[in-house]
Amino acid sequence: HELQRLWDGDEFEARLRACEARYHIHHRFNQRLNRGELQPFQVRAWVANRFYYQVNIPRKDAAVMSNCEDRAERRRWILRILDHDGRGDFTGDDAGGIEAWVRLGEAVGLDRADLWSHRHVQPGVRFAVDAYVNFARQRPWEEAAISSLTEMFAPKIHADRLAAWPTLYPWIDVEGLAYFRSRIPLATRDVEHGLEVARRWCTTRARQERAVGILHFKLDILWSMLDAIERGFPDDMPLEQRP
Ligand code: PQQ
Repeated sequence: HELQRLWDGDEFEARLRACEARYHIHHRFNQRLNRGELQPFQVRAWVANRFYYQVNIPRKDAAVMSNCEDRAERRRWILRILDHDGRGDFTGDDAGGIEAWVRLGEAVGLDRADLWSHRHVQPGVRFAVDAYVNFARQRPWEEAAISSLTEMFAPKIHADRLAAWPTLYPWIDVEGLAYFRSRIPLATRDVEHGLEVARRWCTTRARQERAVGILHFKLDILWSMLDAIERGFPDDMPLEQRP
């Protein structure tokens, strides 16, 4: 039966990679961000809202680990938590991705307390991020691993920012962009692991299709975040309400 035929490894990966068409790299707000069309308060709004995603990623990864009985897999997964939360002393060089994002925030003109207060976070962003954490809590860890595979498409979006922002937004200190540079090799490593898990878990055509559906769900989360940010911070936002 054609519908039940298992895709071979290459076709399965190609189907997952084809989901790139729905990545938030193609969202109008991201395109405007990367064409230099946003005003400083809108860049600040994006950074402040994305911070809610950043701080929840290691909570999501802890949920994944809590559902995983395999010690060898947990030994690999735990690196994701350390990447974001940092290792050891916060004043040291390995302060982690959340701290690097705070420095991005400072570079665009947001102070630490402002970011951590999450006061600029739009309801839609909160709902979308919380849905991701809840998914990881409630589903088998292998499904949550598959949902992280949007990172297949992340190195390009980070590289685009590194290439474009210094010219388009000269008012942002380039040191603030270190987070984007740091993520490129880490995302590549995470994706290798995620694809391994996906191939092993998806032993039936139904599971392979479910994997594509999971990726769509995660892509919708990222897309909804930008919808909410775009709507919350219009070009003509009253001055007194701007971040
Ligand atoms: N996604 C994960 C995940 O699902 O576990 C972790 C990360 C992403 C990151 O650490 C990122 O920095 C990141 N950045 C972007 C981006 O800037 O567009 C997207 C994504 C993603 O595709 O989920 C992640």
